[in-house]
Amino acid sequence: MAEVTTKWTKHARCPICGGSYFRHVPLGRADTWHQQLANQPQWKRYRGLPENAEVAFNEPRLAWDQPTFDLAPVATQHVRCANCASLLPPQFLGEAKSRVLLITTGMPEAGKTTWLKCLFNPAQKKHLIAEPTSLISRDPYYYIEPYTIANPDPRTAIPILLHGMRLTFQRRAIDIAGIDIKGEVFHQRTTTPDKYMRVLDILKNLRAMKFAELFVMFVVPFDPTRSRQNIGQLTSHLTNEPGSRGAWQGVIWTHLDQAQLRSAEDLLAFLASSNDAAALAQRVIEGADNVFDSKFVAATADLERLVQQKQGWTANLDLLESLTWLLYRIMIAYNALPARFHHGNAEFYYTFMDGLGEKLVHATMRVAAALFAAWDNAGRGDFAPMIRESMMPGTELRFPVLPCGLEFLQTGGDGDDGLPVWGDLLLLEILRRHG
Ligand SMILES: Nc1nc2c(ncn2[C@@H]2O[C@H](COP(=O)(O)OP(=O)(O)OP(=O)(O)O)[C@@H](O)[C@H]2O)c(=O)[nH]1
Ligand SMILES: [Mg+2]
Ligand SMILES: [Zn+2]
Repeated sequence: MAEVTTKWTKHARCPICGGSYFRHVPLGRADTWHQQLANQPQWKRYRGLPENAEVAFNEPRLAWDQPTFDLAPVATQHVRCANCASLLPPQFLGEAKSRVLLITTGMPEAGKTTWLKCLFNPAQKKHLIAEPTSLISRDPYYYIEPYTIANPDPRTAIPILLHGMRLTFQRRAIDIAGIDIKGEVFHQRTTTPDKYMRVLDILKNLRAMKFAELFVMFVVPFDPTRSRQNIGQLTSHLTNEPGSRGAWQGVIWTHLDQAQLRSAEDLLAFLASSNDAAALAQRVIEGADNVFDSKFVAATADLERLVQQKQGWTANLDLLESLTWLLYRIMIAYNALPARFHHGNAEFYYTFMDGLGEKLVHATMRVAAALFAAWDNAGRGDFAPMIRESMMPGTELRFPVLPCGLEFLQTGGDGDDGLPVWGDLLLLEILRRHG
């Protein structure tokens, strides 16, 4: 097989240390990587890890390949920074104008890594809005240090992971460079100051890099039981730079599959003042096939308004959860639509009946934004004023809340059998903004 080789431009910078010298490395077994790491203390240092830090390997055999630290005699696909020894996905090194930077940030266990992995490598997943069919194809960089993208365990001691994917849409190709920051860095920033400071340095390096588009995604889990600490103020350093308002920011709302229907009766009573909204909820509760009808957009507009008008959500969390359940059921129902009309997901979204999919999706996302804000108002969030401001009633939605969740297969038992239901909406948005 002909080896793909990676080139870097004159202006390429290492996101981890800011370095500008690179070298090609060959593939070797992952345990080779593991042994060689002992001679590369800078690799850990630049991640804020102590020299004796264990790099977690739960998989005992390490049978897969991993780019080593050796200097390759010929050009390869795999590139390391000559200064900090970090493996850099090719997507970090190419032309700035065809390159998009995607940062996920949020508290521990929010679902950041799961979401990115499902987005970049959806091979066996279902519930995707835009499948990599005829229109969109994606080609992930397979290696994430110290894991490959296919490693079943996404958890790692490494505070920063770099992902990469090439997205091709019609004749356009876009490189997506993804940065996954471990939530621990924000959560325990006083107990892990080294990691926190390293992340700030890395963000400084990133600001100096040129990108066509910057997407900062706040990953927030749906969590009705606890009031989890969230990311709001903690990430102001990501957002308050002059000029960074041009960057695109959004919320990825995960774990929506956990929302339950607390009371059908209360849900219907809350929506009773709108025939359309009540009928929509009724259909979903009954498990009807025709969740979407000609009144759908009117129904969701009423729903959104009712949610925004209601005061005192703190005392009505069960109702709020039932509404969130309704949202997730609508998302699942949408997912079955394109096939019913014998269309691919992207075609259904963009072109079928003047973009029927897009209209339904945007109506649903308005509901998601209203519900997300209601949870926040009920004291179940802690979000930066900037996010709140962008979700105020009346603001044109700039894709602020991207609802997604994993629907775990009933029979599958443990493991990541599920997938982010609407994660691909972000791909569509990236493509649109880039087009
Ligand atoms: N039910 C459900 N589980 C999810 C969802 N997203 C992620 N998970 C699970 O939540 C756990 C944490 O997910 P991760 O992706 O590792 O979370 P993270 O934000 O990367 O966490 P840190 O790297 O520690 O900051 C894993 O067990 C995932 O399988 C979701 O939408 N629904
Ligand atoms: Mg993670
Ligand atoms: Zn470097």
